[in-house]
Amino acid sequence: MLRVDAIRAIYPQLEECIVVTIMGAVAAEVQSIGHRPNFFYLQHAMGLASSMGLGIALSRPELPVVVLDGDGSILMNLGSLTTMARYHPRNLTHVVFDNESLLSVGGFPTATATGSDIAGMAKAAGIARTATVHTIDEFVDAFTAARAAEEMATIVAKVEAIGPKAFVTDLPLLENRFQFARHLRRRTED
Ligand SMILES: Cc1ncc(C[n+]2csc(CCOP(=O)(O)OP(=O)(O)O)c2C)c(N)n1
Ligand SMILES: [Mg+2]
Repeated sequence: MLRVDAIRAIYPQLEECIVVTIMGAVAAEVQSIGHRPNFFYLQHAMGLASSMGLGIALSRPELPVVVLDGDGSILMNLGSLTTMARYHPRNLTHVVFDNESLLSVGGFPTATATGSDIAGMAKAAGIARTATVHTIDEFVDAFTAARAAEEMATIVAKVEAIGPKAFVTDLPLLENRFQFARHLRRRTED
């Protein structure tokens, strides 16, 4: 499965969620499908998208929060799995696109290329709802079911190590930062 197709398949659901993505290829692919003010791309701070998503989910329990993570990123911050398990906010869906690669910086293999199992680690950390999926249909089903169940989930989508041709964006970091914060504040006032 191509990650961009997987993102496109859940995009209608993302439109109504607070979305935090990792940097690089994932951010570029989401933006190629369509940026929205409720989407934040955590550039540079590799590994911390799940931590940021957890914080938002805990402080805004009325909002559905989706984290779009990567294998290399979550492998840099495995403690985040234990913290998510401890607090398990019902409104948090953690998606890990596992391409077994640090694709955005040239495609070096990560530990999942040599057998490490992120869903297994999430389960062992104490996250009750975990899945590893290999097709778009499985991914959409697992994602939709996790949101409907209102149970924190880590869904690992095994995807090909193929990214966008270019990472060009016309959305500067600061504009994204202010727009996203404004969106969250506006949702408080609703
Ligand atoms: C602390 C830190 N180390 C390294 C980088 C450089 N870097 C940016 S993206 C990336 C790879 C991310 O890998 P993954 O999460 O698997 O996403 P993919 O690129 O495969 O989509 C790396 C190493 C960084 N931004 N910050
Ligand atoms: Mg990767």
